[in-house]
Amino acid sequence: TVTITINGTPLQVEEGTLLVEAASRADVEIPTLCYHEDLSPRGICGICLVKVNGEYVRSCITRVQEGMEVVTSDPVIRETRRKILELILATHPDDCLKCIKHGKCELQDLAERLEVRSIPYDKYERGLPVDRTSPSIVRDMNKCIGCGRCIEVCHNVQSVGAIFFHHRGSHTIVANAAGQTMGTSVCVACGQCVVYCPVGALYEKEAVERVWEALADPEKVVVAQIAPAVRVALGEEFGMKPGELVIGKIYAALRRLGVDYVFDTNFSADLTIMEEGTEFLHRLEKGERLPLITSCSPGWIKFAETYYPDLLPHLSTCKSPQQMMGAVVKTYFAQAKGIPPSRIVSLSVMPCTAKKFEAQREEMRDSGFWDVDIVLTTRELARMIRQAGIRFDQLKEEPADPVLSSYSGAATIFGATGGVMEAALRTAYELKTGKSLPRVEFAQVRGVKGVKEAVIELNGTQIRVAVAHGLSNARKVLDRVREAKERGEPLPYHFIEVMACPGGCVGGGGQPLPSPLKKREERLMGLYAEDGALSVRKSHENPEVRALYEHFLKEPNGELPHTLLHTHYEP
Ligand code: HC1
Repeated sequence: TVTITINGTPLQVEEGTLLVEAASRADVEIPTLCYHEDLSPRGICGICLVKVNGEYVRSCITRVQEGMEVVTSDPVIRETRRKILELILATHPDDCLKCIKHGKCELQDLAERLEVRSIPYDKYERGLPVDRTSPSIVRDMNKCIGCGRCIEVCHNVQSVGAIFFHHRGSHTIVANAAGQTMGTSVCVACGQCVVYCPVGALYEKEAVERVWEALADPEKVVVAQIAPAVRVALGEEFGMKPGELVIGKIYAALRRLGVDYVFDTNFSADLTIMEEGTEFLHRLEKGERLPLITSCSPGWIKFAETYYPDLLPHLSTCKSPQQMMGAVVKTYFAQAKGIPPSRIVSLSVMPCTAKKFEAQREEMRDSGFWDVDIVLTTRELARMIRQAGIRFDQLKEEPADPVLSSYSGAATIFGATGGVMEAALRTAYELKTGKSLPRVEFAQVRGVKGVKEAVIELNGTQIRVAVAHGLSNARKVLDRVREAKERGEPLPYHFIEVMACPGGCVGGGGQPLPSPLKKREERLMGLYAEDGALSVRKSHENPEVRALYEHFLKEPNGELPHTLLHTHYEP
């Protein structure tokens, strides 16, 4: 450790700590814009100016050294910060009242905090067209402040590389390469750029109005499903803690909004495990197309199609739980209720921006109807609840509707990195061995380490598994598989889980903001807590899933499941 003083108060911190972080440990909050605790610092904006031993430096790129005397506020610092902000605001629209980030905008907060009351420069309007070509993400460069956080997360955390700085000075914008757009580029729609954008320059493609229209249409029957990770995050939008389980309130809120049937994606997560667990055991028996790689994260699918087409045969052919639920709603449920599928609006509430992209992929309508018609993010559902004047935190919990909503603990942990793997192992183990698992938790695949590896014994066979979250971590695992294949070496794994977003779906691009890694961990703990508290913890013990096979699907991996619940990805 080294000893420094911050505004005269001595502080001991580890060597190498950034000044901005050291100050935070001393309860001094230095204003920042381009800096974010989860990302590598770039020192672009200069707002974090401080004085060290009499010299002015940027605290987000300066590391502590023994004996530093740090001053975080003086007349020069305050004036410089305000000037920087005034210059940014001179090229930023004043439409805060209409902006999607209103109330959650870091620039707006700073302007208030630094008391910017007027801008002594001519306003520069960029007049740039808004890029709405992606099914998931809107890019409005009129609002970009050039902080580079989106680029940092896209390149270094996700290793996608869809966006870059273009032009210079006040003309600087973030755009795709070579005249591409968000819709035509290699963007995987994960929405991490949206999560880290401090302003309203990047945001989810809105679907709220389409849902209001469907709810108002007497011809339509609106059937909703809610993803695992939404239940431990939506409460944040209403002042509740990250990780607090609010699923009963979500069911109640959806009914108050006018949704006709409320089901749960957790049900179809159990269904996915029946299909994927069976698929894994088949491939293992035949020694074919191993490792099996999970396929429920649509950002990951697009990433694989773009960067690892040679590994596509390894992907599970299972559709994601979102799509499986939609397919079952438009067939089994529609038939049981005598509702023509054309009247059903299949609505999903997802923590994920890429789910909007997934829902409109051509292969997602095997029943003759779109599996899922409208995808709302967690944030969008929160907006609808506020628009309807529902006091979410005060709502009494309600159950979901029967037939497609019961779920196991295995399903709920789908929303956490490692959860799909753990759920699959619980079921594959029992199906394969015919024995009851002595302990259902697989601690080796839990936690937030970027890549987790484990060896699990399955009836005498050593199963090597890997779990990766965040696409740069996925690359590490996939490169190992690719290299082993190219060299004709034994494959390093039998089964791999990949989730596009850091933390898994709890960190999806549609979750309540802010969504730093530490908050994602709290949500993750909320899911494990729910799993621990449920009486059914294995997918194959879900009673409604069993009934679905008995009355409709028959056998896992059978003919009807293959038609409705599986797909394939072409290299
Ligand atoms: Fe996910 Fe999934 S876990 S992909 O993260 O397999 O989005 O939550 O809904 O479909 O179940 C997301 C979450 C989600 C699917 C499930």
